[in-house]
Amino acid sequence: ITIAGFGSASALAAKPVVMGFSQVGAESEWRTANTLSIKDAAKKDGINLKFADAQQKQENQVKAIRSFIAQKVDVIAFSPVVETGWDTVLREAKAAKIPVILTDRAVNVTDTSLYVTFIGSDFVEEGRRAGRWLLERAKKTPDRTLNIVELQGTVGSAPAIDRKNGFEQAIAGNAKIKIIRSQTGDFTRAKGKEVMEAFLKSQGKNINVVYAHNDDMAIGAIQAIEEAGMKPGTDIIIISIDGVKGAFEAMIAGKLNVTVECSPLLGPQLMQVARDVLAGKPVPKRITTEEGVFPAEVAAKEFPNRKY
Ligand code: GYE
Repeated sequence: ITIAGFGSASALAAKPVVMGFSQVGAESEWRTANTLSIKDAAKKDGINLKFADAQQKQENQVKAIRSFIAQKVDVIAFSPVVETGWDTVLREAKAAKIPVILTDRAVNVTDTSLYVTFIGSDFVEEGRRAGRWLLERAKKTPDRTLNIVELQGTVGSAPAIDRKNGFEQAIAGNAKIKIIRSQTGDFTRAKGKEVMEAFLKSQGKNINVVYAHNDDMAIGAIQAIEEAGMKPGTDIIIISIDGVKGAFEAMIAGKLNVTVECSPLLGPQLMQVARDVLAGKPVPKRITTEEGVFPAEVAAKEFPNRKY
């Protein structure tokens, strides 16, 4: 789609592009890498970045976006903490003729003209990859029941909703593989640990698998399992998503079985797309990040190549 009326090329050449970016927070290793990537890319690209951290609260993001509108930035980009509740503020941006680019997480709005494009991962596919890895692993012990406890991401966020769905799709139809408990750990280590402690208290040795929607919660769960006197990675299979360095270290230590990659390095692509949009070039409505799956067996070999 082409966006008309967002400034001419000559005007752009005259002064640096101003981008307002509303970040989710600093809840995980993934997020830290994402923030760095965005700040670095803006600097390298000569884009004047106004960065706001929402501390995982939607109301803070709405405030930040309103302030970007008031400051008449050239372009607004944001990673929405949850999917719903964006219509009003995005209509305000549209009325002010400021293009909006979504990065990392999607929104659920009826009028998709409220944003130009969404750059990020396919979270449903990540969930499926996690589920398919477990199915493969389960083939080694076909008669064994696998009781899974799930640590969900932030309630109402695109990655929590999609990673849950994708995983459930992948394991569906297997009577012996089932989710026995599922609760949010809000994508943080501290909450991941806390929820896992509660799971262990109520379910104990019944738990065979942890499926965590991100590496940080898995690392928190690993601590809880160790403190309960069990061996994570052996007594309990641990599956997570992101592929941050901490996950590779846990795999090398034999405590995490697999991580499904989700790249936070979206900065360079975001700056390029922002420039294209402001230059009136057509951009795709959806830009998907390419990613892989890393089981513990390849962790030591892959570790030196990891960039986040
Ligand atoms: O997986 C998690 C972070 O939105 C993809 O947010 C992102 C998720 C990521 O806190 O670690």
